[in-house]
Amino acid sequence: MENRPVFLIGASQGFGAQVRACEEGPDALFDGGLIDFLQRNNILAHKWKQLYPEYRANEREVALCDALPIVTRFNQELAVAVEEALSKKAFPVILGGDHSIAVGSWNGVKNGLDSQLPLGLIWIDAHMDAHTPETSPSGAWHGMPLAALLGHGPNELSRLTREDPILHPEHLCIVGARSYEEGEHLLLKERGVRIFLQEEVAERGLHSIMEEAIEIVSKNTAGYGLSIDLDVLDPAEAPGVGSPEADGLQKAVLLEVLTLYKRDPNLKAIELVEYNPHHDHENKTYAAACDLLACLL
Ligand SMILES: [Mn+2]
Repeated sequence: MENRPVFLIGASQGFGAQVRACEEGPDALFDGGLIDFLQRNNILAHKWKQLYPEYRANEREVALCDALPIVTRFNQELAVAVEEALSKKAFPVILGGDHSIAVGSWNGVKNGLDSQLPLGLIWIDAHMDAHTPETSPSGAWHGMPLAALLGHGPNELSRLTREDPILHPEHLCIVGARSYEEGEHLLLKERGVRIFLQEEVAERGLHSIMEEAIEIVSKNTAGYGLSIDLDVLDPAEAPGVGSPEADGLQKAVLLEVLTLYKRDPNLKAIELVEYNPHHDHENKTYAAACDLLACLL
């Protein structure tokens, strides 16, 4: 980001997951004092929009298989908001919400970027989130956004705002994956997406991995985005997430490396997702979310 004002967009969507508590993530971040924290760190940020699905998860039981229209409409609204933030020359930071909001976030960024070049994206996540309904064991929409952004899965999501896919596989990287199913792995592998499994991250060090990832997503692109799923962190340091997975990244390491990309002019937007305040412990995950944003903005 250049010296743009930061527009925080709360995306309180939980209908993409079996457990819907992530819809309370954005409110918990705002109520906890995220904006004060960022301002104390000299970051010009404000709460620009707070989006909710048409009804709250606790108001109505909706089976996952019936949630697609809700997830779709929410993502359409989010895409418009993100595009509008970019048109106002702001830097959008989208706060989830479960990871199904990525469909709206990156549609909005793609549409709002003033460039015909492709969009790059680094997906920092314990999971691959690249299922289609055919391969997904759970049918949960938050396990499918990356496939949709690549143009696969139901048209409602894969063609949310436009006919052509939002991402090309050669401009996408996954960092930190350690829990995945064969179907989604195959979809990505066959298309040549560079996947840095947590195993490789642990072996080579995050610093060298991120250098390579940034190179991939910056080459011949209009810039890149970061989609950070808090579950990439070790659950000992970030227990308050939708789907915790053991043996994750250390928070200090992630912060140290991401700081190197603070205000990178090629970085166009950030998405931070899957905060489940109900499972947080001693506000650890809340603090991790605040620190991650402060180290990049
Ligand atoms: Mn995810």
